[in-house]
Amino acid sequence: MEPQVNNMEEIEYLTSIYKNGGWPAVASFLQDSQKEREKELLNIAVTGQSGAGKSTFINAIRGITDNDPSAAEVDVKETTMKPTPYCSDRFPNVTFWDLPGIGTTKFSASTYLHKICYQSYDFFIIVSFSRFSESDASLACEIKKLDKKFIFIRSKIDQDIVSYKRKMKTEEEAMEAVRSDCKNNLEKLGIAASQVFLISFWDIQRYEFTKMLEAIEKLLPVVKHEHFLLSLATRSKQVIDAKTKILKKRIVKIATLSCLFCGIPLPLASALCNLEVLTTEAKFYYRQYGLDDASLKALSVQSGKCVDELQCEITHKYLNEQGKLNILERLEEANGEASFIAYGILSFFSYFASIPAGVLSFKIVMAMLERLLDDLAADSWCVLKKAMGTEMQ
Ligand SMILES: Nc1nc2c(ncn2[C@@H]2O[C@H](COP(=O)(O)OP(=O)(O)OP(=O)(O)O)[C@@H](O)[C@H]2O)c(=O)[nH]1
Ligand SMILES: [Mg+2]
Repeated sequence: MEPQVNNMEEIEYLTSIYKNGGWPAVASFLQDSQKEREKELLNIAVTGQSGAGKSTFINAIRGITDNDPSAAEVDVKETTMKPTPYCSDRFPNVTFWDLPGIGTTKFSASTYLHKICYQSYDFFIIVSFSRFSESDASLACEIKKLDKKFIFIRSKIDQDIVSYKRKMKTEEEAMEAVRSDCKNNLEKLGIAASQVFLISFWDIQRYEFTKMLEAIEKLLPVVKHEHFLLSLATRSKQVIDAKTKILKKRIVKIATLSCLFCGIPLPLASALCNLEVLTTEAKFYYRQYGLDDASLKALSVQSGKCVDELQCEITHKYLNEQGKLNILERLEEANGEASFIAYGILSFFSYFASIPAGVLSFKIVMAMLERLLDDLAADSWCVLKKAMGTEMQ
């Protein structure tokens, strides 16, 4: 389903600012709100027993393989000895903290949480594997006592499914058995079983990964949740759609910014003089959708498909060979479509009748960015299907 975004509220809000303070007020509001957003940091603690797959999870969610030079170290023996930060390559405000395994420390869950400075994290992801253990239980209890938010991931569900298949049982039966083990144990501690998600870090987009994303949405304030989604590698249709929804919310601000400081009386020139703003934005979208060179390379390593094969799936060419937005072509297309935009922006712009050039360029830039997002989202999905093969259909 297409993500629906209503930008009317944003437009109305900017209108009220304009009415009170004119363009300077709009400009300073946009700059301040951008700065506020940039200040919002999200720190996610990944904890649980040694060997549960914490480091593997961080690599999977960043879209890199375990042998990537920037990967968290993964091994069958005890590996992570001190809290180690992994900043998202897509969105630097988000940091995943790889914490040492709890089961092997000599500390109680409470001492462990104080030693890792539990206050510095926005929420905890407790990773558990195999049978539900005492250390899983005490960790969950202590985190709850400290009034911190958390979810539970039961990892390596692929292994349970294989074991059940050996007993002629189905995937659903394996999932049900694991779920009920976690549920019984958590309910004894007064923790809702709806906070448990069965996932394989070797195949991150399958099983209950999407359900986990929905749960995280409920735990975080809106801006932090948006940061979280923008930090993820695009490895599922749900992530692509969620990103499109967030990025569409930025369009009004970017279009306003791109037209704001241009006093040039020709609409086309007005948009052109902001080529830098628009190119930077377009490059950000490429990275977000995993269509930039580094992301394609990482996906190629993960999938075994060569980069050229993946690149062939990108049918929309928005950036030219110099890495600049192909603005003339795009504006021509967008201009044709601008009149069909259903945002009701015409009423908003009746306030700016004295600057028709700015009005027109705003409408064109909005249409162009919207089209660009839809096209890149479609390309991103085609690339992912090509990389992952039939399992992504
Ligand atoms: N089959 C399967 N194996 C996994 C999964 N996640 C991790 N593993 C394997 O489990 C082993 C331990 O993974 P790590 O990510 O190093 O575990 P950890 O929790 O970081 O361990 P410590 O750093 O010692 O605390 C590695 O051999 C991983 O390849 C999974 O979802 N499925
Ligand atoms: Mg580790």
